[in-house]
Formats: sequence, C-alpha cells, structure tokens
Amino acid sequence: MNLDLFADSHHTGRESICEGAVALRGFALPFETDLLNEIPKLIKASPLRTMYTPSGLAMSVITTSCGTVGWRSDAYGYRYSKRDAHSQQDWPAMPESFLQLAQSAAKEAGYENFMPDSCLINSYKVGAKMSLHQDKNEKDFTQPIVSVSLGLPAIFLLGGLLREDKTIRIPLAHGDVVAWGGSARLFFHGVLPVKAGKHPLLGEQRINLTFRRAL
Ligand code: MD3
Ligand code: FE
Repeated sequence: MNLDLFADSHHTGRESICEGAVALRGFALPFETDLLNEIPKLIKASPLRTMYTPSGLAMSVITTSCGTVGWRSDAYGYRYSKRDAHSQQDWPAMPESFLQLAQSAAKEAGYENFMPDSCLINSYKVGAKMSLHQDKNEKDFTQPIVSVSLGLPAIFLLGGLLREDKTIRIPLAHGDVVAWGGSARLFFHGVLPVKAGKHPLLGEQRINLTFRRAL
C-alpha cells in the first residue's frame, strides 16, 4: 500500500483514478439541499426524455439539460443545441448552486477556471445502463467534464482511448464527484445496469449530472 497516497486522500478527499481523472468522494453532499431543490424545477421546464442513438436504438437512460446549450441525440447524430426540441424553448438556465459545485470541484481537482455552459442530467431507473462510449461532441477537449452522482449507487466502467482497451470498475455513490480531464478526457466509459434499491432521498433511481464546456 502507498501510505502517502492513502494519507493524502484522507486529508483532502482527493482520490486519483488515473492521469487527469480525480474522484472527490462526497464532495456534492454540502450542495445536496440545493441540488434536490433545483432538479425538479429543471425537469418540469425541460422534461427528462428518451434519446435515440443515430441508428435508432432507445437509450435506457432518460435525459435533459440545463445551461446555454443542451445535448441531444437523434437520427441526425449527437450534438448540442441552443433550444430544447421538446419544450421548444431555451434550456433552463444553469442554477447558481450547480455552477458553484462544478467550479469548486474542478478547482479542487486541479482544473482552474472551468466555465461549463451545459449540464446534462441523466436519470437511471433500476436496470438502466450506459454502454461504452466516448464524449466527443464538445469543442475543446482540454476542458474537463465534471460528473456528480446522486441517488442509487452505480459501477462506472473506465477504459482507454480504444474501445477494446481493458476497463476498470469504479463504484460511485450519492454525493461523489469526479473530474475527467487530461488524457482521460477521451477515454471510453460506461455505466453497468443500476441495481435494485431505494435511496432515502431519490427513491429507486440514480441521477447523474455532467458539467461540460460544449462550445
Ligand atoms: C470519463 N454519463 O453522459 S458520468 C455521459 O453516469 C456519461 O451518467 C455517465 O457518460 C453517467 O456521457 C458517466 C462520468 C463521465 C463523463 C464523461 C467522461 C466519465 C467520463 C468523459 C471521459 C471519461
Ligand atoms: Fe459519457
């Protein structure tokens, strides 16, 4: 065991996953009340909806966004758009507490001046998963992605730059935040099917927020 790393992670709550990827266990817990207050309002303005892959397969996760731009997927491909095709309105603004959380987490992970313009909200019911993929729809891959896990726990899969690279499993629990930057920014990743359970605050689901600089 590397005792220095162990001691360090206990003092800072910072856990290095690989070059560029840093887990901050429980970092979102002080923001819990704000997050749980804002999420229903966002979902009311721009409802969670099923997205379809360009080949026509329904994703098991249901998705919405807030911020200047939101992510969408359909027969025309994956992209960011200024308006929500469902509500035919602009996406709801990113709540101040979301921005504070994303920026303070990025800074703690070593990424100064992170200015996300989009927050993707993914809802996983029991059994929902996300297949191995890369996030390549953003303009600047030097910008990290900050993810926040809420509700039921999940096992996250992290691979490498090639689809066939071996994957490691990272358990993610309510309140965990991970900053994905550096060479990890373009690594393949996914989420195993969420196991049955009931979270005291979120019930039978997992919600993941991913903060991105899209444009
Ligand atoms: C690692 N979401 O929305 S977040 C996605 O839990 C997505 O909902 C997953 O992958 C979820 O695209 C994982 C963590 C995440 C996000 C982006 C990454 C991990 C990443 C980009 C590169 C490497
Ligand atoms: Fe992703």
